[in-house]
Amino acid sequence: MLDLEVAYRSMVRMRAVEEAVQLGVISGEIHGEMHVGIGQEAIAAGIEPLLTDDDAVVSTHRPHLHALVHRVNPVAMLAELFERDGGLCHGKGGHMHLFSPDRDFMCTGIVGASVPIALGYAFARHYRERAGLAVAVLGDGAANIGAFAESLNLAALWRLPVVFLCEDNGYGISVARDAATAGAIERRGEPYGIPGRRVDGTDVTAVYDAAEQAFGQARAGQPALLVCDCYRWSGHYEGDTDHYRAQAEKDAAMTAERDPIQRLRARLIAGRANEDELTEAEAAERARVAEWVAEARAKPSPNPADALSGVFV
Ligand SMILES: Cc1ncc(C[n+]2csc(CCOP(=O)(O)OP(=O)(O)O)c2C)c(N)n1
Repeated sequence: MLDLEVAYRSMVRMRAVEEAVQLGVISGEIHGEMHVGIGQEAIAAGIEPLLTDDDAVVSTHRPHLHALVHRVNPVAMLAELFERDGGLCHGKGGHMHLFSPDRDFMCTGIVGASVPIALGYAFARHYRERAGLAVAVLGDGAANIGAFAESLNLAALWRLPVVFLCEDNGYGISVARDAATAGAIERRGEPYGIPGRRVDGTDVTAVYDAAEQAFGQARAGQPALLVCDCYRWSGHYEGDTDHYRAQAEKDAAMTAERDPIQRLRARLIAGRANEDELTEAEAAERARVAEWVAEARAKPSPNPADALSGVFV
């Protein structure tokens, strides 16, 4: 069941995490390309009530929101982002290397690789007759790699418990989807017998309703494909000049009605939620995230003497 107030709190937390991360880039604590998911919160929040401890989630280079909803330890995730020992990879991997074996969560900076890896998690469940499904998160750009088609084929052939969850924010870095992608991504499973749907990914209810069906199917051995329309409210990475998206386009896309959080807040208020209580809830969630961030930042930097530990070759 989707509880809208719980979803609201969850999305506020996600936003606060991403904003803290943006500050970490500005302060120089976080190095390398940082990709945040501001504007895409309703997708993660829409699948959150459907995820169980038996499930696996494989995310992309924009992974924080999915880690949060799959209940990866948030302090360990933030410690990894802030390059601290005590992070998921001891602060040596950074934000595109979040591995949490206890939660069957991981991500990858190799665009599209999340899909066949998630297929592996789904295959393991099928082969070992274990409960649970795998969620393969991908962007619209990633939908064009060959392994997506290969994974759709094997998922259908072996009836694997997998949900392909495409976050379609309209761009792969500076390349607009329509300049790179033929046809409708949600129809790409059809030749294999995998039904697909496209929903408004800024509306948590729309995501949840479609995801409920997709997860139900996948748990019964019928893979499913769900494409969620959204808009990325930041540059591709923090520091991206973002000159390739026209200001008029951004102004039209980044409105209160299209902000998943403001949109849900307006809906809750229209449904007679107490506005003061929502404001208090928001403050409480932001305070909680501030505590996580403080705890993560208080951890030491990795010890140079450990530089070669955990290195396979
Ligand atoms: C195999 C591979 N090719 C290229 C890149 C460089 N790259 C990083 S993100 C990105 C675009 C991804 O677009 P999309 O899948 O739509 O995800 P979004 O960034 O929009 O969330 C590219 C091409 C990469 N990381 N891996």
